[in-house]
Amino acid sequence: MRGYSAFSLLRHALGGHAGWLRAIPDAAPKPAYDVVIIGGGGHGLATAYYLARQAPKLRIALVERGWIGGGNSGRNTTIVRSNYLFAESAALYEFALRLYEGLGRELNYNIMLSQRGVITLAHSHHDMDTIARWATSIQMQGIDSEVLTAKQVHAEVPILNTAPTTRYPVFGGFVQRRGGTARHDAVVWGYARAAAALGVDIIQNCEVTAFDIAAGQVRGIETSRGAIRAERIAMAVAGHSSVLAGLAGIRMPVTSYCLQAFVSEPVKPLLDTVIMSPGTGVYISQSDKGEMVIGGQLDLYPSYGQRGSPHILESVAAAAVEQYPVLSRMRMLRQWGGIVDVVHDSSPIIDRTSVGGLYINCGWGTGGFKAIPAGGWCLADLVAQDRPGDLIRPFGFARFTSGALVDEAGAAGIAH
Ligand code: FAD
Ligand code: PYC
Repeated sequence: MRGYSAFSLLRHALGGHAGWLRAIPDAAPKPAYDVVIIGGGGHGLATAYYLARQAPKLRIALVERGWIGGGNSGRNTTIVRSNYLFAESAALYEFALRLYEGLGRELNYNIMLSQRGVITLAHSHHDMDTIARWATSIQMQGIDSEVLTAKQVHAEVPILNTAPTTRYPVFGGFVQRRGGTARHDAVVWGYARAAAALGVDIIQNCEVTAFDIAAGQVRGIETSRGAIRAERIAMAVAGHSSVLAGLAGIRMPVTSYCLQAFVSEPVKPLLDTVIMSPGTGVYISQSDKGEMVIGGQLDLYPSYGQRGSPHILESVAAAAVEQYPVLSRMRMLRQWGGIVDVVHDSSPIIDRTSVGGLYINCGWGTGGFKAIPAGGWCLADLVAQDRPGDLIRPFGFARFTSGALVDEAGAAGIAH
């Protein structure tokens, strides 16, 4: 509410809502910057903020082809957690969760972080064995994680069908109590406002159409609003990473798929945690508005269609109703999809590219919302130092030739 007194709030409200200050100034492109960031999702905006904070003298622009948050950052189901299997990932996602824990205060923006816990279900003895290994591994990284018996799961989630005769019996699970949800568009707007306040030009409706590359070094970009010169350019364009990198002649080890989700009509509070069921692919939480937020597995064919196909909706709805019979008479309000870029080890790529001065952050697949603060922080550091820091070294291109993959398929939440 910076810039408004109680009196001026009342005057604006009663005066036809004319003359409000823009929370985020709409900048026009200048001919040249020191750094251009492509992609106005959470990762791009967080990069802009942390870079401007770290190097205040740099002239920085962020270009977004549509509106900020119009990509996956505004389409996701807002789950945050750091319960990954391997030490490399646990360090990265835990860094993100810690930054989230202080983010509302840091940005002076309510990101509605709700650490209501994330429970992962086991539907067989085999799942229970996997979960025991997973939870122990997470504890060994110093991250909170508890194994739950079936009885404990039932006590925490009374609406879950835990009858032994059900199609998806519940053998137990594990919980990360510091996990939960955060408001996705508030994260986007909070970073955007803070970056703009540090002098970053945030340029919307500006699509990058080509790169200017000479002698293996990037010199600038062509956009739908003209050419912009810059010797350092960072890409954070999620589902379009291979398209954009392709414009620079780089072939990415990434496949793009649609991931769908849907929400119900709002109802009174009936679920106060987040539940994920890797076995059925269904996950569910209840938003602060009361809507049941439900998602499932990827549409398993490569696509750039942001709608998805009905067979996934049908199978997710069927499994959701089986697991939560209370949902069966509810009306669904909205369905949508987003394009996620998946790497075959289900881990991100944050690295320099083969073109000098060109950097990339991508490959978060179905799970990059929770990573936004870390992804932005690490990409900013990479651009500033022109070398990968310790946190992202395992997540570079070198792993595809060395074979040192970080295979997080099991912890990705959604099968891929
Ligand atoms: P985006 O937010 O997609 O931003 C990239 C931006 O780049 C877009 O705005 C796009 O318009 C822009 N762009 C593309 N091409 C160009 C161009 N040529 N020029 C200029 N701009 C361009 N993750 C979780 O951690 N938890 C979840 O619960 C979760 N649920 C999900 C549910 C769904 C249905 C989906 C689709 C994803 C989910 N994810 C989740 C994944 C998460 O949303 C993404 O990993 C994350 O938002 C990626 O952020 P980003 O900033 O990299 O990309
Ligand atoms: O990464 O936790 C996750 C997630 C849940 C649903 C989609 N992604």
